[in-house]
Amino acid sequence: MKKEKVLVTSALPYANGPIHLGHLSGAYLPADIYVRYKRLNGDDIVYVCGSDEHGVPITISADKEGVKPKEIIDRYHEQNKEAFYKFGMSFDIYSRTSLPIHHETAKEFFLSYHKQGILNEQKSQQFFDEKANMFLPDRYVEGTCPKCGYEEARSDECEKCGSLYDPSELVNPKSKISGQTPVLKETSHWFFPLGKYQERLEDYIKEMNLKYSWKENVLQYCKGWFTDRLKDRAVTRDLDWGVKVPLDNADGKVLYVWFEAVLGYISATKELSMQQNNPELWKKYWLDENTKYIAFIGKDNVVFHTIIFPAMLMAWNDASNEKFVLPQNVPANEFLNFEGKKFSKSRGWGIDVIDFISKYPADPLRYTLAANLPEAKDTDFYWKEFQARNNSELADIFGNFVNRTFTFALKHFDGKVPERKNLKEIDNEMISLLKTYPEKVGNLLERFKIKEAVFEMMNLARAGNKYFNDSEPWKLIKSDKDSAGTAINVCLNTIFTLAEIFHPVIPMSSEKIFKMLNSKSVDWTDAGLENIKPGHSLNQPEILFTKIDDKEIENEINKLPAEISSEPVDEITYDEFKKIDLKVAKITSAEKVEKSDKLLKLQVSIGNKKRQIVAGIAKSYEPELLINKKVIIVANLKPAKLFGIESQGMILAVEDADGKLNVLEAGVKVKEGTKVQ
Ligand code: B3M
Ligand code: ZN
Repeated sequence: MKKEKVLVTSALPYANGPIHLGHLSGAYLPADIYVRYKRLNGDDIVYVCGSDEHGVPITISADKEGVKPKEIIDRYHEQNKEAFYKFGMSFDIYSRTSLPIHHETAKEFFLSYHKQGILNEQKSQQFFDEKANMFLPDRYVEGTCPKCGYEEARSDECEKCGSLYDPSELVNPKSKISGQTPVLKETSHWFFPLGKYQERLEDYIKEMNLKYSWKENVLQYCKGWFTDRLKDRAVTRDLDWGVKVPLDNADGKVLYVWFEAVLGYISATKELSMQQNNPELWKKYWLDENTKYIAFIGKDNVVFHTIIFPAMLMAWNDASNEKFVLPQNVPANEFLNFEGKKFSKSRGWGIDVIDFISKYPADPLRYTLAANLPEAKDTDFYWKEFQARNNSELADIFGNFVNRTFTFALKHFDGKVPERKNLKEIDNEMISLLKTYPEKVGNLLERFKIKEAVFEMMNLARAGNKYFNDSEPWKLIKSDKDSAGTAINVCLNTIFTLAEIFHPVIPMSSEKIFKMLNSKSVDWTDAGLENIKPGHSLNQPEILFTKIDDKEIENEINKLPAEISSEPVDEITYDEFKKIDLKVAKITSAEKVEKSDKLLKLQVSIGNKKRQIVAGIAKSYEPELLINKKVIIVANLKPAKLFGIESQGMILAVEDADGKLNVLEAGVKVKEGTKVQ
């Protein structure tokens, strides 16, 4: 196969907290598996990552602890880097966005846009804390949701009911810094005209998808953004932590963290070039249209990598001779949950990588996560599954096959690879089967079907074990030593192939096996052949996988908090409940709310009364599909304005595993206006 030049990036995690298993499954393990495979395949590959060290997430963590942001990023950068390496991540560099090289790169991009005149400066009203003397980022303001009355709503968005509103509508706003009521004050920011790039972006994604078939989930997210039309985005913030806006009239302003973080991939590659004393190295990857650039991320980062970053690169490329390559594919994953619930640091739900790795080796964790990646939908990590994958698959199938083969070879063939003689059908079949694996697994990995690839890897171990059983070398050794030798030769070559194709997933164990085989990995496409020849001496076998007993797993499960619900709720009395007027309403019309990607404007009828309701379900329903549905509404909710539109009630809905909202419906026979009891 033609060798490729490949640039791989994984999302830069915020350096404000530890990496947990969910992160690994989203953007890191799949990338590492892909990268390790490409390296064995002989492709020219560079893999970069690093800490995202700016933005509100960092300042919030620092404020919480009462320390400077620098202390937070230094701590977590080191800790996460260590956790990643112990987990076996093989980045070529794990950089950080606080480095001068990154600040310079980010400023250079901003200035290019500024010079081209494509940024526009706009004034807007934003909350200002007079006591702290600073503008408050959205997440620093809390107040009562104008719609549902939730008291910890954000300045322009309510987490509880999902509604979006203008900050001026937030009831009783409070600054999270001083606790005081902030005032609305005018500020100005630079906006990137994303809307102007919509057609080009649509063409780009269409082309990439045609050539390289993008994942369905990723295309769906993009489609949603395009349908709503792209809006201009502020690329600056009033904050004192971050990359300073490189203009004279911009005191107290920094580049918006997302705007500069994506450029961190470029600066990380530049830093790698410097480390290697080859300052131009980064250009070889970034500035060549033949580079295959793959950006690994989790689903919440899709828009930044398929729309914003490509638009930024287009804008740069328009004005420069240095033409950056755009992502060829963005194989974003969904989320991994933990024992049926979302990871939650504050509720102690989940486990950090650094803790996990201090108790168990990395490979069984890598294997378990890889076998269950959230490629198409959210999946879960269960301790019991971890135990089963380790004990019944890695140890009982793979480890056992390796162990019995080595033991046999040492005992009966003096630790040397025997010859292939008197090949029978069963041997020829195994030899041909073996040859198919590198290509089969490679093809799946090329298409980011990692879960399936892992399944195939274990299938080869299963086939090896079965071949050992069926060819019965322990019987043959007494009557036909040559045929027993053939079987052991084929088994040893199967083990070699397993070490090669399993390497991307369980690199440490794969290395151990190569050591036992007294051999080294070969070019991927050569695995599956007769890689170790008769007469070659083997080393002593080592234990590959240690079983984990039930007690240990129970212990881990017992350490989890006994009960957590996804949202802490207060108890209410029946009388309080009775105050809520729930009614069946029929939807008579539905339309999108302009400038909002979440809201639909609905007209409903409750018997002979009509109501208008603005509901945050636009991402889950095409308006037409709602017509005539009989839904449940809160009929006595105080009217509120959303995006300037009056809403007189609320529709009940539940979120499903895919994050889609489903409105609760009454049966067809139920009349509209009926009270829910
Ligand atoms: N730090 C968000 C996250 O950790 C963000 C990714 C940046 S990628 C350039 O999910
Ligand atoms: Zn609300």
